[in-house]
Amino acid sequence: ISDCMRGRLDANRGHLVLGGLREYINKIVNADRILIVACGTSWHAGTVAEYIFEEFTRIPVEVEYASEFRYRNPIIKEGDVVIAISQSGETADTLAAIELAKSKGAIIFGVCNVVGSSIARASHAGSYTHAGPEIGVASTKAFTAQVTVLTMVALLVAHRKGSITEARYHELLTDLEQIPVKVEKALALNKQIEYIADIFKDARNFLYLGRGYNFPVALEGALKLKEISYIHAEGYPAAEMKHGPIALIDEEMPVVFIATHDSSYEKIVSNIQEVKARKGKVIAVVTEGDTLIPKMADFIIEVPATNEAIMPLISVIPLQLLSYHIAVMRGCNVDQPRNLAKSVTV
Ligand code: F1P
Repeated sequence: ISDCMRGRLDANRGHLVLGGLREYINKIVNADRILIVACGTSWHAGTVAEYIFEEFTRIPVEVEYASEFRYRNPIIKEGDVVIAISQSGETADTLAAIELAKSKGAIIFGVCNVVGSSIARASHAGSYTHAGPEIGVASTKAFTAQVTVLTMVALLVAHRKGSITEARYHELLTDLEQIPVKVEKALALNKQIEYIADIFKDARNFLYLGRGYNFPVALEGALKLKEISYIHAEGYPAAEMKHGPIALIDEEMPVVFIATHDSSYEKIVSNIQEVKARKGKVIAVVTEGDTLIPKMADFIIEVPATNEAIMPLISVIPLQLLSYHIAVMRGCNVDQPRNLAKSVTV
């Protein structure tokens, strides 16, 4: 994440530098809407970006699975901005979505990790995440780096547009600068998470719930568990629980809440109560110093506080570690999960 931010976040001079945006920033500032296309983990990073862009730039955003978008004759107008996100830069569905959008006059902004990759070359402009190679197949640091770059793009656009106050802009830049240290602190929770993993390693199902910025984190936590440990897991917006998944909850069901201190805190507290009332086992990721949720949850994972808009950069880490430890304990190959390819090129 430090590599991803190096040279781009120049807080001393009080501004952000993103070389890949230079010529194109006004096209994003003036866009009527932004489409985000991606697959898998990159799609989850795109969903975080949707929340950030809409909150700070007030430009409407739609996040599309590239694998659906490419086949469904979507409405694309000249001047639409399409942000394509891909770790490998080679995902066939994302590449096809780009070609389709380009053929209708859209501007493509690529967010890729691999320099010179097909998606980077097919884009009009873009930013590399510089996360370094993902050693395993499942994306982890790529997610963090994608969310970081997309946050920086959103902040730059909002600043140029005047849709964010100077004070808020600088507050968020300062918070972003502190993220690498906080990520280190989250990684230091490793032993504690290994302990929790040992308790739940034989579960057959998991539910992941979050609200607001932590909703895509719930999706990503569930995907990581599926990808590397082969346990069935569902990620859901916590507010949707009562519309269906609540029927699944019993004493056998571990429910991971991403319940850091944000504007939906009170609501997620009542979701935790609903799960406890049905004897579900609650593992809650909370902000350091939380005194309420520890009284309700079975297991607590405390992460450092930050602005809610960038909390996914921190709150995803314990979920990645949880999946990792469960997978290792189940004897799974975390680097090369069965049936998964590093880049899906067909
Ligand atoms: C997308 C993706 C990854 C996933 C796996 C298969 O790849 O779905 O998120 O972990 O590697 O491909 P990409 O377009 O981000 O390279």
